[in-house]
Amino acid sequence: MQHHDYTVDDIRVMEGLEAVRVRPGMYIGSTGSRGLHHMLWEIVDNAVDEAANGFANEISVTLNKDNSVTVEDNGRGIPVGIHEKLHISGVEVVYTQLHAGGKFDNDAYGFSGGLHGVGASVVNALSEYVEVEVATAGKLYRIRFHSYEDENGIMHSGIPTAPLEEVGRTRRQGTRVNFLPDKRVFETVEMSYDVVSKRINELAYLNKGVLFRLTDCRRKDESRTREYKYDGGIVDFVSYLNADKTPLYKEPIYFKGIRGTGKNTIIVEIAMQHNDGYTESMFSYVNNIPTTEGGTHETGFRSALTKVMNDYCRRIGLLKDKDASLSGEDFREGLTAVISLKMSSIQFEGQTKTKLGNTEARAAVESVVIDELIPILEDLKNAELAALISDKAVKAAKAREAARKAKSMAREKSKLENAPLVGKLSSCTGRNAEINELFIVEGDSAGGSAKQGRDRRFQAILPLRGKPLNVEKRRIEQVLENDECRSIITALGTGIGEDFELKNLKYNKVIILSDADQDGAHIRALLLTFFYRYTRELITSGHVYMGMPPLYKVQKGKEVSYAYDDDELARLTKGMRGYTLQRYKGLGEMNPEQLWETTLNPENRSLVQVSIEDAAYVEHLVTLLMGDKVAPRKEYITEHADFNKIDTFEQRVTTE
Ligand code: 1YM
Repeated sequence: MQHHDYTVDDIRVMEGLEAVRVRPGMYIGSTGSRGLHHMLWEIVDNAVDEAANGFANEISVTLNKDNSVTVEDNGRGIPVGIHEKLHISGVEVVYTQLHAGGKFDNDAYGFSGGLHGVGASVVNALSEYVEVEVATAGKLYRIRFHSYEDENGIMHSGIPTAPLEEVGRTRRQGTRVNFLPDKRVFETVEMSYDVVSKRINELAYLNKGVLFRLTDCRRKDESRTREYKYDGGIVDFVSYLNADKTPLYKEPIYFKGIRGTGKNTIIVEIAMQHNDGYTESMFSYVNNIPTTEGGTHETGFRSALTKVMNDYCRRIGLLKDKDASLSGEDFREGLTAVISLKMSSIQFEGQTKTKLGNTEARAAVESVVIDELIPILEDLKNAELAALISDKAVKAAKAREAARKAKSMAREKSKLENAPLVGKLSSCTGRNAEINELFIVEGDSAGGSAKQGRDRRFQAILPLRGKPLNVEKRRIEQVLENDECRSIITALGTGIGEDFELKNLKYNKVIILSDADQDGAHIRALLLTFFYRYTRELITSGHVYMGMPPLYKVQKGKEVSYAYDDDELARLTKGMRGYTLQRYKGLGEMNPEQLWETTLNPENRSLVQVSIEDAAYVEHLVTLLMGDKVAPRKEYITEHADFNKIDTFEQRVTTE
């Protein structure tokens, strides 16, 4: 192995990258699946930046058989010239210097993504190898980095095997990076096709006209390639989100504006369209990073929309001088909106650091909405659209007033009827919300077994009689009138919607237990929709789980074991003879002991934690499953009827 001889630089380099190895979490968040995918996004970000600056329009990602990943773009190529001070090529600087290069100080380089901006050197530090090829001006250059343990057991990370080398001529242009995440760092080095394809799809929406290509070579049968390209950008994104709903007007509204200059430039892009439903779906991004917790840009959008629309309603006489203004919620009923900002020096706040904190973003968005949306509404071509939005808001205001009354009534009522509601719930004896668990169980017979089988000190059981209400097509007052929903709300203790208070939650885990069949899947989806719409924080803070009852019981003599899917059954019974096999058709078939053994006992059970990694996808699926378009729903349910494949929500299996 040839080592080049810039020893001083080398030492500096090694110190820097080794620091990443010592504390990988500080640089990529975790060494689990999330951190692994973060590695890919670091490299993809560089390619996306090149496209955003107008130098590239194709980006390919390939998941290779050996779990290495290749990312390629057709941009200018990372600079190959020798760095004045460091005396190494630009490529080597980018891949070995933490926060090095023009790109990483925010002002020199427009908009590289704050939180994700830790860069290529981190990927190098945490990879077994990285190979970078740059094609520029007819020439092809290559450099390889690797990480290894020396004879004294000392780790060396991201060391170039040789300086950047010219290896031939080419007609191509751009950068290609192939890297293998280090097994010594990551719990798993196998990337998830679903995670990667969802994010690439999202990036394709956010980067109008850029062709993204994803190839998965790990499948034995055929390698599959998918292309993602949206010439309409976030307008196509909004159309997609509304695809299974009924839009109020044909084309989404779109506008864009730029505020500030130089380092302070903020680019604001908004697409929005109302549908005939009642829920608001807003997806916001800053520098392509999802801001799931919202922040100043969303606040700016909401306040400006309310102002612009109220002014409009007064101008056309829908609101008279004496009338009170409509509330913001009214204008956002059934609104699907995507907000995308590009700016430098972003500040993230919030529990999961996905909330934009920059105050200047609020002013920029407000100003853009006011300047761009007013002329759109005033345009005679759009008179119908403007009237539809205004009428819907007036109706919403009336419904809101009715809902307010119903809600206070329901509050009174639930105070009165607390006893019968709690009667249905078999609460636990312990009062410690930190360890208590609530099982929401499908069906009375399973509920009965669960009540007998549980550990009553910390496990509460709430059996569901019928199907819970499909809340997607209901306003809040109807939700509050529904028995199943009310017993869940009472049991949780948190309240719902705007009244939701996480601190009042009476259980640390809320576990949905339903059968492994279509009906069970439907009930699960209905419950998740309810949580998603009315107690979203319950999901985002990781309190919602799905129980996984086994599908099979295998018995040989006195030995009993359980299998949770067909693969496990095959593994379990391999070479086994003279055993009896029972296939459970439902939870109701299990006796209390079996239910405890397999599904309730924290020692043995496996739970799937429901989390919202990708709100856009959840939103789409919730709509797909719960909306009023029947055809796509049928298709989805038949395709995904397998209990072990419910991917309605991003999931993580946790075996406790
Ligand atoms: C597959 C990954 O890294 N593409 C890429 C990276 C860079 C450039 C072009 C680039 C940037 C600039 C000038 C500039 C980077 N350059 C740097 C640095 N694809 C991928 N394509 N010329 C080329 O930002 O001014 C860092 S990344 F710092 F060297 F400029």
